Amino acid sequence: DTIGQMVPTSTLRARFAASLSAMYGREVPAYTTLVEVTEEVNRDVMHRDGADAERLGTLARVSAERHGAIRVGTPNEMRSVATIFAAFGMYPVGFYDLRDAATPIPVVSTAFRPVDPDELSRNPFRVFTSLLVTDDRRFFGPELQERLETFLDERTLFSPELLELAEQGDLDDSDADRFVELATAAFEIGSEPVDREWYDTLEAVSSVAADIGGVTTTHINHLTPRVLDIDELYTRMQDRGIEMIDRIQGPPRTDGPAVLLRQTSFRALAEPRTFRSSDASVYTDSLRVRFGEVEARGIALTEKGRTIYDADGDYPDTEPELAAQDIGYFTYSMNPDRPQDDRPADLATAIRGGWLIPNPIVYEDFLPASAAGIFRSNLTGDGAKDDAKQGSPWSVDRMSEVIGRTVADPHDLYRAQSTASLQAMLRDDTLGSH
Ligand code: OOG
Ligand code: NI
Repeated sequence: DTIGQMVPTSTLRARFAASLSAMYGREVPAYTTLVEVTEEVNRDVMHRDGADAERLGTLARVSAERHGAIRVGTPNEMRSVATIFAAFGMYPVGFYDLRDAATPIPVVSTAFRPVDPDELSRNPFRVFTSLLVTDDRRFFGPELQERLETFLDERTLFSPELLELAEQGDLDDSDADRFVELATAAFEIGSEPVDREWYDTLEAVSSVAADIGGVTTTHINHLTPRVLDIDELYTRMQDRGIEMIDRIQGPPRTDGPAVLLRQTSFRALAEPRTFRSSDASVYTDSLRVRFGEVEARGIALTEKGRTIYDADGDYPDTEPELAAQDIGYFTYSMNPDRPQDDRPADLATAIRGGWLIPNPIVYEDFLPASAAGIFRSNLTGDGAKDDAKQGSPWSVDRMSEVIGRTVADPHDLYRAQSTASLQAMLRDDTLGSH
């Protein structure tokens, strides 16, 4: 046996994202159109804005950048997902409870993504991952819960070989190929006949519950490219005859720096699926479970910035002001054109006076309101939630317990990156002055 070179995690992740993208393009042709239009817009924005276009990520990063979304049914499945994604260098960040959204969805979610800034710049692939809350009485009565959990416990989403490769780590080239192949296949749309009566039973409660617990497989339900001008993309997609949802979600466009995340989507076409009826006959019908989405990313906002955002407030319209007022997250460098000997110790003054140059940290996470909107866009009905009944308590800690790994707080990650850059800069400064 020759010991092959080990494939770096970031390479594995990039291959996984590319492989899912190829698969999704085969399965959902409108996605291919979306990627084409995204690439056109990104090229045009580079042409129009020059270096400014790359202020929030290089074109190489942005061109390969995708997020996907999956939904699973049990804590066990969630743990397996975490094992698989960890092998791609993707770890759980953020906690989203979508049960209390305007259109309630019986799931709690996190996003698996790289956390290290260098890893993010190599490939930022992230997957929004939702877990069905089967013990929430507002959605599921005791009998339905029991039947649902039995159904879910009997299925196997991820093969032992896939999980073994994920746990093994240090994959050589041929193991890496096999791992990416199996991981991709795990998220293809299934071909097993769908039990119509069971699917309909769950759909009466929530179409997301049916999508998760009504079938024996899971699937990626959208794969989202990143675009540099989402308003332009929206218009061009409409021009191509693809009907988008009526708006772009997230903060409105301004003349100032882009903040957080703006997203828009379209419903994919109904796709043919095989069903089994209660008399065991098999027939073809269709399901509409996948769709298209595109996003533009801006500067990550601090807690203070998020409070302003949630109150529909206005932001300052320059990066230095966002930094000086601690509204956005930034790393810092010294302005080479400005002598530093008289730099004030106060950060805000040093920024405003031009001694320090803030460099934006891009928002790598999701927005609960937009996420709920994305879920809503492929619901067939409002479902039935009974608020007189008991919910079940969920928190980021319970999610960490389920996953067996701490779910990171996005703010901790952004703050740490910002602080590390300030400390490194001050250290260099001290060395340089001796
Ligand atoms: C996930 C919805 C969340 C986003 O971009 O906010 C999401 C889902 O529909 O499963 O992907
Ligand atoms: Ni999405």
